[in-house]
Amino acid sequence: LHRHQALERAVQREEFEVYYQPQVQLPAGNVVGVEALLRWPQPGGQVLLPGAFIPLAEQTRLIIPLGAWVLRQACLQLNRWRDRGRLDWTVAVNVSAQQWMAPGFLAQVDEALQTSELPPECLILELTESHLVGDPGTAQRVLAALRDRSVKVSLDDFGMGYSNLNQLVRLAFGQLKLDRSFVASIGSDERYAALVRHMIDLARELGASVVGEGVETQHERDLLTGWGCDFAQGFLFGRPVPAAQLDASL
Ligand code: G
Ligand code: G
Ligand code: MN
Ligand code: NA
Repeated sequence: LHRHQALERAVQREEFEVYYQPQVQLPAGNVVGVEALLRWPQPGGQVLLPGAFIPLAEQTRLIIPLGAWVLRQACLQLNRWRDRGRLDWTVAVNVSAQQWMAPGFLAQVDEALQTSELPPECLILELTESHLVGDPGTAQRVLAALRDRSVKVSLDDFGMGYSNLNQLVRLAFGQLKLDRSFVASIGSDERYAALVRHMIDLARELGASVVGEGVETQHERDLLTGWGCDFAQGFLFGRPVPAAQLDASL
């Protein structure tokens, strides 16, 4: 209960920060967007990662106002970057199942786009595979509504957990993100190399672009490039940092 109250107060006071990690296009390596990643700074200077508070936010449904806040902040920030010439950038925002399955979700998206005046094509929402299993009907309806708005949808952590290839084919995602646990093994394990190579082929045949996550080495980058992976994200290109720090590093 104590942690719940602390989280609730932090949501009310907007005591969070959004970090941004660059996403680059392959093979060139030019930045084409960012992923927004939530952080909770603590009074002592420590910064909590999502794993430490998102599960509680989901259980308590505080993820709904918190998620709305992240969405709005990310759209506003991308528009600041657009004002400074980054017209080709996109922003990817993680969305919990509890958030997009709630009745007000599409209104949250519309509100964030209207407040920020961001073109909807610049917004990517990241859902995870496990989200699709519970309520495929709602998933299909929400995805169709996002498509009507020209908002892109990306399937995060692709290949992990509750794979449902039928859902994957039926729901027509615009983008797949290869989970970083796979990318971590492609340089040293032929079997993972084969898996990732074929996941990229599958995505492309389904008309989806592919993002390789957790790219840490030049070797991993070269392999993904050779296999036709469209985009990459990882420590090789940049860590998640506050917006001002990303500006300073580019
Ligand atoms: O930044 P880090 O690698 O610790 O993030 C871990 C995970 O936390 C991400 O992969 C993502 O699934 C989740 N996450 C990060 N930011 C958000 C957010 O704003 N909303 C939700 N629902 N999940 C997030
Ligand atoms: O949404 P998702 O859970 O995939 O968020 C990506 C997470 O992966 C973030 O928490 C981010 O901090 C982390 N991350 C990003 N790039 C790298 C990387 O190159 N290596 C590792 N180990 N983690 C990364
Ligand atoms: Mn993500
Ligand atoms: Na991921």
